[in-house]
Amino acid sequence: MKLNKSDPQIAKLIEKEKERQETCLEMIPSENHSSPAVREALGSILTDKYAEGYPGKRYYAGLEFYDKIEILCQERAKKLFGVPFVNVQPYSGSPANQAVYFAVCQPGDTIMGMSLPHGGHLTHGWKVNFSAKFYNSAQYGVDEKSGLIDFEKMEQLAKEAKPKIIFCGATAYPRIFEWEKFAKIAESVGAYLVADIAHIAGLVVSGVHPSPVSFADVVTTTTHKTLRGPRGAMIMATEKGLKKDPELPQKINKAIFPGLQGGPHENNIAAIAVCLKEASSPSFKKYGKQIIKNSKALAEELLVRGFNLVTGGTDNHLILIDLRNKKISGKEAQIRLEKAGITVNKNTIPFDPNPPFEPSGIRLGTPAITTRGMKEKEMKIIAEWIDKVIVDEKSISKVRQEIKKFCRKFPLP
Ligand code: DSN
Repeated sequence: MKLNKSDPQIAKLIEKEKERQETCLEMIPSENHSSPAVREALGSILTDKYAEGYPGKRYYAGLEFYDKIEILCQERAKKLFGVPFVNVQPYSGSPANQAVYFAVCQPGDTIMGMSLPHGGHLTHGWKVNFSAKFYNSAQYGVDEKSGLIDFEKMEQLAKEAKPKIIFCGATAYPRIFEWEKFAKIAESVGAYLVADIAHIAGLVVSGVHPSPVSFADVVTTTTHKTLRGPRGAMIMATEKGLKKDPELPQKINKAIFPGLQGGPHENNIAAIAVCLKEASSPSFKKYGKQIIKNSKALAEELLVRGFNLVTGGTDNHLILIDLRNKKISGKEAQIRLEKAGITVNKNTIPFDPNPPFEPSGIRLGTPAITTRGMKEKEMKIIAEWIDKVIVDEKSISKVRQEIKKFCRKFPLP
């Protein structure tokens, strides 16, 4: 039976959310609009079975086709990223990172990552997360003046702390990651280097951000951000990582199952396989390039309107605005923009004098609006709307009407 007959309440809410997405600009940089093909695989009968274990070595029967799907997903990931090993079973980014710690560390070991308020992720050792509760976490950050990663301080900290593992990659860092600098520091202290490319995986495979594969030992990523797949994650081991530790694949596999997870979500894995095929196409390369062009165009237009951008601009898909000169909090800006139909995150800025729930900044990005076909010309219009709404609350309803009309020209995939 169709959903609208069997459960009209849920069907209606999904329809409402579709309408919201169609008439709003999704500018949270970790979000995107997946393709109908990805969603078809995700909503398929593959959701019905358990498949604990790995292809060829399962604890459940009836998995002939599940095995083929998971192997295909692995092969596509290995080819696309240029790695010899991948595990495609993590439910999402946090369990993927957790599995990496499980694979190579013991509770109480020292680990190192970028602090959350400086743009890192919770799982990179932030104090309220398992990564700081079960491990001894040393946190590096950015330079207060430039907003760029302070490698000098980071190196000093690594030498003192001697971490077993160093995480690099971030959720709110608008610049290129200089992988070789991280690698040099990790090598100097004998740490595993893990590049978490969740935000930028789609940029890496489209060649608009350097790949960490020759520098890191392990690479983790989610699959639903710039990569434009379903929610999910992957853990990859590189040639370099295998040279350092030939047991890495077994350690990672064991950490995911049975260490951390039970049955993998094979409908998700099939949808990841579909997204990896899409991400291998020439049109995806064009998409990645356009994300950056849009981001840079939007940053320029915001700068012209007196916005203060952390690091002064962007090299990737996201922009972090310090709103203090606009006399509005990140929270209030998020609320106003949402009312107008622009969805962004309130976000802490490095060295934020304000608390995380009332931070001084907003984080916004271009992956989803680029998927809808918007280009540099549209970024100018969007910057104007952002400016209007932030400067004058009374402009919200007019901007809302304009955005609704504008969105009709850019249908969801
Ligand atoms: N929650 C993600 C983000 O929004 O950046 C990070 O995992």
